[in-house]
Amino acid sequence: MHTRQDWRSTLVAAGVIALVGGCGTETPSTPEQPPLASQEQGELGYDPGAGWVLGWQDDFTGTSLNGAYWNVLTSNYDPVTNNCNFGTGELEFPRAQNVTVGGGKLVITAERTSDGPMDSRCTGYGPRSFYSGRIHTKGKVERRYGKLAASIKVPSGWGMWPAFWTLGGNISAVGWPSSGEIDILEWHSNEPTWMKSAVHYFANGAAQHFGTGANRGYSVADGFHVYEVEWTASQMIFRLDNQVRATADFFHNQPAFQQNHYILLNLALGGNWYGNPAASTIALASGERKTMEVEWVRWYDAGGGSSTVPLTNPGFESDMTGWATWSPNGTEAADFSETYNGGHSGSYHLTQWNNGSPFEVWTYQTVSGLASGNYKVRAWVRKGGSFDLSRIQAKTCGSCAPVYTDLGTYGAWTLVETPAISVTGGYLELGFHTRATVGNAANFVHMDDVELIRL
Ligand SMILES: [Ca+2]
Repeated sequence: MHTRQDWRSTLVAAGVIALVGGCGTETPSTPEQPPLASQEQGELGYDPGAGWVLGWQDDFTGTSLNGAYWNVLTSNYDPVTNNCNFGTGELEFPRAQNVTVGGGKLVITAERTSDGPMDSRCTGYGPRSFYSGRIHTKGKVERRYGKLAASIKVPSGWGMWPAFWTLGGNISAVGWPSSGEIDILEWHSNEPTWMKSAVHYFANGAAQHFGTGANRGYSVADGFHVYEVEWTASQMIFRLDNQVRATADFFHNQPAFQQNHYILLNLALGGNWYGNPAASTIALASGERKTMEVEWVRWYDAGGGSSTVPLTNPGFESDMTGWATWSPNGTEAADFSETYNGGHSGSYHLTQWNNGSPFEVWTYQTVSGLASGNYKVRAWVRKGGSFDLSRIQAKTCGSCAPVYTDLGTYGAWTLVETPAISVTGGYLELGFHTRATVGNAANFVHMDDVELIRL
């Protein structure tokens, strides 16, 4: 969901972008396993994967919404963001009686009304044409990072705009989009096979938007599916049914995504994502009811028992002590500890840079005696220029295939990390691998403050 009226064009653009593979500058990682053949699933089994610890959940048991977790909106005025119709021109008037819990599910019900409901703070927006529901966890459940997932059944039909999303906890102070917004699921009837995902934030003096999504080739509406974001300090991965990864990941170092966010669940009708259609055109007849149903929402933390493994000279303040270099063409001189433009912390950092052609260097530290488990390597990076390959990576033996994250262009120090790697032999090599067929003085990678984290 987007929270201002004048972002309609970017909203539509985000939807289009999702179809063509996302607008990120990064190359998406290798797609994960293909989807299950099943077309519709009931109570979905869900496994967050190794290393994830449940931090919070609502299974929607009992017969009423848990007020310790959720706030229920009672009109089209949102006191958190101080606006009407949520900035998106939605046609509904949320109210508490359209939000129910029963049968192990949260049910948000939309219905057409001729009552003309209006909030005195929103008279300029006119009476609303539908009742529906909107809940959020502001001030009650606000968390950062991890895996946020929910099993949701969305209704189908023109004008249905169900959403599972988050906003930054500081939105009342800084406004949108500085607060940051993570749209895990939005659904549009024109593209019923898509789980639409997006991210919004403020940077470089303007609102920034990133759209992606996942598609299983059949409508995801009218059946339960699991919608998920895996959110780290540097990346967001969106998944459908725990198997289908979105067309592109979002890489970032935004303050908006280094803070707690709160969860929103709502069923909107019409609004700017649909081009502001007349209420009469919405696929919801008088007397008909459509529902968005949620079996559970879960927020997992990455390794509740995660711990940092000591490294030798991780901040490069002791020259290259503890670090080794592999270079197939003798360009290892490009790999050193320097002070140019300062470190992320301290005075020194590692730089990989060369005018020579070709250029390739793998700067790494070996670690032995590790307990078996899952690990992740994290570091701060600044990078410019065009390398053929530039990665933060880890591998369990010299000739083993690495896990890695391709580094983007970062003008400011940016926190990056590898995917998790399973260690069973106690040994890990970790560091930075950079290669350029043609050297270029504009090429540089600066790295500092490397961490090895056991998940
Ligand atoms: Ca340093």
